[in-house]
Amino acid sequence: MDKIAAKCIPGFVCVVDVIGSSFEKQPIKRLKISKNVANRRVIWLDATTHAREWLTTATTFKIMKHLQDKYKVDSSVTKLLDKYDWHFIPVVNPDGYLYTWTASRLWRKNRRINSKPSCPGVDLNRNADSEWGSNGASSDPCSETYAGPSVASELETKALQTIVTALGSKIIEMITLHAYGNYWLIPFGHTDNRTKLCYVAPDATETMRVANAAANAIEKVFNTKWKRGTICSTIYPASGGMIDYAKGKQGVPYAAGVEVRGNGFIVPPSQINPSFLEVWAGIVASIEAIENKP
Ligand code: 0X9
Ligand code: ZN
Repeated sequence: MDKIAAKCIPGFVCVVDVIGSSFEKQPIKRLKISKNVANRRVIWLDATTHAREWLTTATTFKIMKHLQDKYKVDSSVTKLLDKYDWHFIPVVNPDGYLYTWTASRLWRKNRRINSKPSCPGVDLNRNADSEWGSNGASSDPCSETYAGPSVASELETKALQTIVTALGSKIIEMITLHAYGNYWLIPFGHTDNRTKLCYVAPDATETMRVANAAANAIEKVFNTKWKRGTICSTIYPASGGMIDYAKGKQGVPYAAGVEVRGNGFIVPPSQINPSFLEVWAGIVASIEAIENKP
């Protein structure tokens, strides 16, 4: 990130800032690529909320590099840089990520020490302020989907929520990468409080139209199948998710939780470039669909 910022695209401003620190006091870094022009909307891309989902980290780095290298070379890159600011957070969960390199490859949560010290970690995709602690999250610290001791208890959650709140609807689309399984998912993960059924947003038809555009474009890249739909109705109910917070609480109009290609967390490096090509196609198509609202 620092290298990319040091060699910013001519005419653009690249800044790496630290948006917060983790439980183990590691920096959570963001790369912003912007222009000194007022009121530009932001495309947000984050990854590695779940520590073991390494393909998301690498995919994000490829996308950052693609923007840096292909301005005035690739027409989509040129268009998307001329029109939008970009915010990248490649590693939302640095403690968990480090732990997957040093101790346990399949670790998912962060590394907070819990009330039950033998079971560390909070699931950062269950900790956000969006129907926190309800359907699809656990109150057991030993669970892989532990929601945490209280809403937004985690420093990592706070760091992200603070900037999502500050940017609000300036973010045109928030894309968060997870692994795995070929899914382009949209809010919401949570259920309706009253009916206990998957919550259906008032603009579900519009956000689904954009999800379909993204998933259809991705399918064309390698002739693969990509599922699409709300988190709750397509995979399972999940409360306290970060894209639910952005969409439901901060007015971010479009959000996607993308489960990158594959059928496992441990994939060979040869998967990085195909994953990049797919996610990039999805981003380009989704922004195009958003701009061409019928
Ligand atoms: O359980 C989750 O948090 C996500 N699945 S994962 O295997 N990556 O843990 C599903 C929730 C919504 N998905 C995304 N936001 N991508
Ligand atoms: Zn995940």
